[in-house]
Amino acid sequence: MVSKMFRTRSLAAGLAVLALGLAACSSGGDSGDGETAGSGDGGDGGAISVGFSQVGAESGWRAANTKSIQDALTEEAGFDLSFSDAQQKQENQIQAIRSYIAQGVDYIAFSPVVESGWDSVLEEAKQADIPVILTDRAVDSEDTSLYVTFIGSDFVEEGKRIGDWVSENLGTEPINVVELQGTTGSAPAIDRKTGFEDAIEGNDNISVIASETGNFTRAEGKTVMEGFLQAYPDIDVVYAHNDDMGLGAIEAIEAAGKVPGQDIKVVTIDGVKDGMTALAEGKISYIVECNPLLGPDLAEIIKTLEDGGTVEPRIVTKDEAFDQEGAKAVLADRQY
Ligand code: GZL
Repeated sequence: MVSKMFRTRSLAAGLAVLALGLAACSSGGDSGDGETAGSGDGGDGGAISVGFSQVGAESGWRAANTKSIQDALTEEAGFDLSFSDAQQKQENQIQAIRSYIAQGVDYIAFSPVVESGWDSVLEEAKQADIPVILTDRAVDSEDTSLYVTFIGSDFVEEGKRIGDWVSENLGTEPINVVELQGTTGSAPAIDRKTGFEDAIEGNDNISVIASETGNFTRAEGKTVMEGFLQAYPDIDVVYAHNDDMGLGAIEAIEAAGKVPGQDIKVVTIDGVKDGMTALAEGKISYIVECNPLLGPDLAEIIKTLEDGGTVEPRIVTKDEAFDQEGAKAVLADRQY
């Protein structure tokens, strides 16, 4: 158990803005001054106990993210990880965080399924002097002292990159777009929608004729797309907030006797293996990556804090973007 004084010092220091020198989307690296992270012995010679509440197992991205966390926070690396799957329910995450507080873990980390409704339980963690790290998704709490840092992609930028590509490559003539949104109320769904809208705003050729949530799952993406196809005979483009919903949409498009990538273009975000394979095959036309491999960076953040070091309050992971040729070039080497 880390001492109360030590935690307070490292937590207060953790809010100062000094680079940790995290190389985005990569494991390892040092703090930039050649020193490696601390001994990571939990301050008392034992392992660093971490309670992690995961959103669920809704997509290929989530599976890769979970594997990255579990592969990095191992006993050999000096951690004692308690991991829970909330099945995409906020009440399950709140319950898990309360159980970690009751256990007296050294750190809590979680990916908030939605942006709102966290202030109370995060205040309880603060009162228990347990530092909280946000991974992947953000919360909308006004009080940024409720967590030490948020490490994850810039979802607005991801949506903007998709919108820019659609505008430049498809929006040279009138097109009808349908949008498959991620989980309602989640940071990626809200921000990816905003970024896309910002990017296409000046292009009068682009009409978003329908937008509904597919909850980031392949099955729900397929069901919503089936409805779109029945309601709108002249769909030109599907913008899916993640690969899995895009792949579900492709199943619906093919079942309707249309050719994805020809009759209807599909653009998505994530860059998981199945999505990149569909892109290489031409069924998807463009993917903006959202790197799920946050485990090594989370481990490094915790070890740095444990060692009395400091981390940035916001750490943005880098994302690439791929067209068909780009996907063919990297597919064999993808880690997820
Ligand atoms: C994004 C992540 C999203 C992915 C989906 O960082 O929260 O959740 O884009 C996943 O595939 O379900």
